[in-house]
Order: sequence, then C-alpha cells, then structure tokens
Amino acid sequence: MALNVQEIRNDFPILHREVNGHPLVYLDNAATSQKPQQVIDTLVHYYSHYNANIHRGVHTLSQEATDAYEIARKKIQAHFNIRHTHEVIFTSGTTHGINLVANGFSSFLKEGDEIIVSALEHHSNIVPWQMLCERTGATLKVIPLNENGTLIFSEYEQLLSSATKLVFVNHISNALGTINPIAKIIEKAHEVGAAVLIDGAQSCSHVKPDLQALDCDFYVTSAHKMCGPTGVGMLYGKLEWLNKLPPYQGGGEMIKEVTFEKTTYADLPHKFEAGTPNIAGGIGFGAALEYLNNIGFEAIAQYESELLAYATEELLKIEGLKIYGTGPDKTSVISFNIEGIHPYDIGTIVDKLGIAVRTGHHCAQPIMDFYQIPGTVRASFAFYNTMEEVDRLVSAVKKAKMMLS
Ligand code: C6P
Repeated sequence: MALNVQEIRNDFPILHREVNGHPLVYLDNAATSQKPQQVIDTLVHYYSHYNANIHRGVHTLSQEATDAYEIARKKIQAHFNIRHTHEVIFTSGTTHGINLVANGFSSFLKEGDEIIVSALEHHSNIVPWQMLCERTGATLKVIPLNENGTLIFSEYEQLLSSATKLVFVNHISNALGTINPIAKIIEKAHEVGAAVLIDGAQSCSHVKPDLQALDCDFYVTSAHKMCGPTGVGMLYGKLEWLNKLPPYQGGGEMIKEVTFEKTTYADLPHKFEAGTPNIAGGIGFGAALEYLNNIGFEAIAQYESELLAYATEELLKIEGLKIYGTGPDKTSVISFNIEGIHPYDIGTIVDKLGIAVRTGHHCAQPIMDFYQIPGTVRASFAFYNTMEEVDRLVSAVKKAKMMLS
C-alpha cells in the first residue's frame, strides 16, 4: 500500500518548523529519527499520570508503570519475533548492548581465540571488541571491503576457523547504507561454532528483522533511530547465552539476595537491568514500534527505495559529485563528496538553507581511511521525507558547489 506522506508528516510537529528562515528539511535520520506526536504523547502521559518507579512498589502508580513497561517489552518481543519475553533486555541503546556483551565475554575468551568484525563498523562495534581483546589476549580480525562499500564475502570465509569465537557485523552500515548479507554471515559463523552479534542500529527503522529466523545469538538496537526516545534500546540474546553471561552492572533490582558474604542474581531479564531504568523511554519505545507497524514496513521500504533512487539520480547530475557506497543492496543513505570541497563546508551551507545533513566520519573512521577521505556529507532519508525535499537538497548542494568552487 502506498504511503500517504503528507498525512504522516502531520504526525511530526518538528517537520513544520523553520531553520534559518527556510522550512526544515531533515535528512539526518541515520543519526536520530524525528518523533511522532503519538510517541511524544505517550511520554507526556506517563509523566503526567503514572510516573513511578517499577518492580519496586505495591502502590497503584508503581503497578501501572510496571505493567506499561512490561507491555512494552512484549511489544518488542512480538516486533522482532523473539521466542521468550525474558530474552529482551532493556538497555540505554546500541552502544550499551554491545558493551554488555563484550564485557560478558571477558570470562570466556583466552589468547589464541579470534573475534571477527567487519570493516564497515561504527566505532561502537569496534572499540568494545578491541578492549575485550586487550583484556583477554584474543585477536581482532577484520572482513575487508570492496571499492563499492560491500564486504568481501570470500575473505570472511577465509577468516573463519575453529579459533573464531565471535563475529560482529552491522545489519546496515551507517556511513554508506550498505545492507550486509547477515543471514549468510550468521550461517557461516555457526558452521565453525562462533556466536554472532548483529548491530541493528541502522536497520530497524527500515526493515523488520525476524530474529528467530535469522538465528543470530545477539541483536542490539536503539529506539531513537526508529521514532522512539533517546536513551533506550534493546539487547536480544539467546536464552542459553544470557544465562551464561555474567551481569554487566551490579545494583538494585538485578539481585535475588544480598548479604555481605554473597549475592545471588535475579532471573532474566532483570539480571542485566541494574538500577532504575529509562521507564518513560521503554514505554515510548513500545509506542514507536506500534506507530511504525501501523504504517507498515513494506510500504516504508518501498517508498524509501524510491527516495533513494531519485536522490541518487539527481545528485549524480552534479559534476564532480562522488557517492561512496554503491553496492546493490542499499538503504536510503547517500554519502557523498564534491571534488575539491570539504564536506563540512557543504554541510554548513546547506544548513543555512534549512537542510540538516550529517558531515564528517560518522563514527566510522576506518571506512573514511579506506577511501582516503576526511569524511563525507551524509543525507539519510526516512519515510516522512518527500521528493520535493530531495529537490531542495540537490539545489542547495549545487548552490554550495557554486559558492565554494
Ligand atoms: N550512529 C549515526 O549518525 P547509539 O549511539 O548507541 O544509539 O548507537 C550507536 C551506533 C551503533 N551502530 C551503528 C551502525 C550506528 O549507526 C550507531 C549510531 C549514529 O550514524 C550516531 S553516531
């Protein structure tokens, strides 16, 4: 079913503001998405009507807040087709989820073990594994890139061996938009007995992953990339892994019993949820999933691919403009540079014209090193963007080129 984009845009109050005297064109969706009124209302309703701590009180407000938070966990479970509700761990976001797993593996790895990451990773899927290698003596191996920004799959197969304990790959690259063949990556890793963590920070706003079908061992994402609030996300782990991993943080609500001699830990998911969580955020995450599902992921994917095709075609008409990330499977992200012009300068000028894009290395410096560039201009599109906004971007980039050449 086709999207009614104008109607959808009415759900997003921020899209009606002006920036520097121009109607806002928000094309920084890969950094964070905008929030529909339905999600904003959910947060306001929580704080105005039943704000209370959860899992701790017998009073009515605490029960209401606990129920809403646990309903949100069930919405996440259903959305990602997760077998058990207690395989859903609330986190503060993707970065938190990855660090939780990396920390947990400290006790399982030793010298001689190997961890594989891809050359397409965000820093949050590189640095925690480097730290894990430093702690354990394990070695980090990297799947290299083709010139078009796709992974060299045959090199991945070469890297796999009985020494491989873990494989970490993002579902979609934030810097280039490349969609990785994660089903094949997971299958190959499992053949050598390695566990796989998929970083879904960029994918969840575009596709609806079926985690049981994918059979990954861990999956992490952030609510703020998918119309939800910041500061909340989820870690999925297969039950056997979550049972094996030690807790990441100690504190309230993650215990069964505490004495000065010995502490025993709570059952899943609470073992990994120490301290007061982002309650409003978790409930808002559930509302965001509901919102996106009401629109429908097939319709979103179809429309975003039209935006991508049109924007790619129009941008490539600009002489000297080069797009990085030109693989066959791409999401609606366009990373580009114009010969002889620094990406920051383009970003600054288009902002003056009301257009928000991200410039720089996008927390993925190894990709920039691969292309031997300081960074790119990144325009990332969401289902609430329009073809007219693509035209505004193209005309602003042309203007920037004229001013800076
Ligand atoms: N990428 C971007 O502009 P957090 O910050 O924990 O919500 O997400 C981290 C993260 C991890 N993996 C990938 C693939 C990501 O894209 C991100 C966040 C944003 O591209 C902000 S740096």
